[in-house]
Amino acid sequence: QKDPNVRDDRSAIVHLFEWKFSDIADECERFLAPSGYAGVQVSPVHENLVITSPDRPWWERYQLVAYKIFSRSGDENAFRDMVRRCNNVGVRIYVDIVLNHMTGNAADAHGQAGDTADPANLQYPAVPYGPGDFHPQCAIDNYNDASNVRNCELVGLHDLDQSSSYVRGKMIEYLNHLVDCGIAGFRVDAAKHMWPADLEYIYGQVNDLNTEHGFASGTRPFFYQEVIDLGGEAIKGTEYTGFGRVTEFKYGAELGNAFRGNNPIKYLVNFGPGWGFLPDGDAFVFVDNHDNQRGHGAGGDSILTYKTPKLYKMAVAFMLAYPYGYPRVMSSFAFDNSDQGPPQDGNGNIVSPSINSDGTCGNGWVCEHRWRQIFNMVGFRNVVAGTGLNDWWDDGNQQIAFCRGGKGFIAFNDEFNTDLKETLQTCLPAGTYCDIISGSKSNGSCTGKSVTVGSDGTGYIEILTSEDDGVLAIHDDVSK
Ligand code: LAG
Ligand code: CA
Repeated sequence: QKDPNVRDDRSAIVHLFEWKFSDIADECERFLAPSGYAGVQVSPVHENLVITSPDRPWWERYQLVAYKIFSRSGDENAFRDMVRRCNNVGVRIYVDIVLNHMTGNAADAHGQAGDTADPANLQYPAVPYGPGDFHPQCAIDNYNDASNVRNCELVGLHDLDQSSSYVRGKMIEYLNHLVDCGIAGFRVDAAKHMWPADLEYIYGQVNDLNTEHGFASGTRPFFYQEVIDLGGEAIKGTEYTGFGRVTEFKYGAELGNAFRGNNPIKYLVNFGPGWGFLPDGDAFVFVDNHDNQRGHGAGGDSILTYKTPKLYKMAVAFMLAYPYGYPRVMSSFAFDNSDQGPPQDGNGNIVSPSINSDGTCGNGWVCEHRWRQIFNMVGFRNVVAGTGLNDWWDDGNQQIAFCRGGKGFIAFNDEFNTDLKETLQTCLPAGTYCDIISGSKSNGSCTGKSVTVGSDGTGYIEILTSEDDGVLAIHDDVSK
């Protein structure tokens, strides 16, 4: 289904890429719940192939040896403990599931839990799967041919046959195991490479969510499916929207293009279906993901990441302020090459993020979700939930502003040389508001810029090009 099953007062999830389960549990309690995050996407939890050349790349997590919950993020006990602790503070867990394939060829193939496989002979005894459970081997080489894309191997990954009742049964068993643990939904990896009818069948056999974890009885799991559809290919995202949301890859590509200055941001006024994107209720949106932040997947050079922080924060603020799709915030580890895995110690164990006194992360973790400009905008989205977009203003080019009902106001200055100095309609009741981008309200005083709104709803807004951030946002929560 398309509903993320989140708490009513929360409205955005975060991908804690490659985090350990015990660290995620801590993060739910100490940061995500207090900041208003609705949920966490975790990296694949199954037993994956251990890859040592290159040394433990992040993408080993996308090669399966078994459906056991056992990875460098933790074992089943750690997973169950995390789900319970996060649910207890109202933060939902979504699991990245890989149903399309098992591993590529590898010598001495073994998984994180010690299970072995013989990929060249399509033998995966820990499931077990054998040659009859896979499609006949061929390479994906023609994106104009849906059968080639769905029945052949994606970058040499052995392609499972989801039309087989035995294969479906194993997948359904795995998904039900995760549901039993208390999760709220699934990110479906490589959905484009599977037949929509097979996925619809599998989803339909998954149990309702576990009521012991606070879900109302009869609640269906949330499915958001990774389908890269930038247009011009045989397979369309809309083939999958009958039974779940679909990742809208045009969103991050176009947003990056606009904030990089290649397309005036004034055109973002109808960002969504007006741009040829999926309908609001079908779309799952993000500025970058674990693939395209490092040149994998789709979107190319226009994608913004933590490496270009000023523009990145503007794009994320836009995503969280603008009413379209269900948003996911990316949280990364720092990398300089596209294979590099998460921070690890000499024994290959993932190192936990350290938390600095200013709330940011260390030990190689970027933790974009802890950047003030980002988590304060998660709070903004929660405050303005249920309102529409009104009082759009632009300068005809790279400066825009808009209101969300009478609850929130945001302005962007994406000009390189022109300051924004305007008296604009904020739609807020008269009063003095604290800009949540340049600072926060703490102990009754504002650490950033303040905006005074008059009885006519207007206020003087200033965003200088010399400032650290090109955004200003105010909202009508209790503290102003
Ligand atoms: C996805 N979406 O459809 C994931 O978001 C993406 O991260 C996965 O690819 C892909 N599907 C398969 O689950 C990643 C890397 C690939 C990597 C693959 C398997 O982007 O580069 O392939 O995971 O680990 C790697 C090598 C290939 C090799 C293959 C098989 O890079 O050169 O052919 O493994 O051995
Ligand atoms: Ca396939």
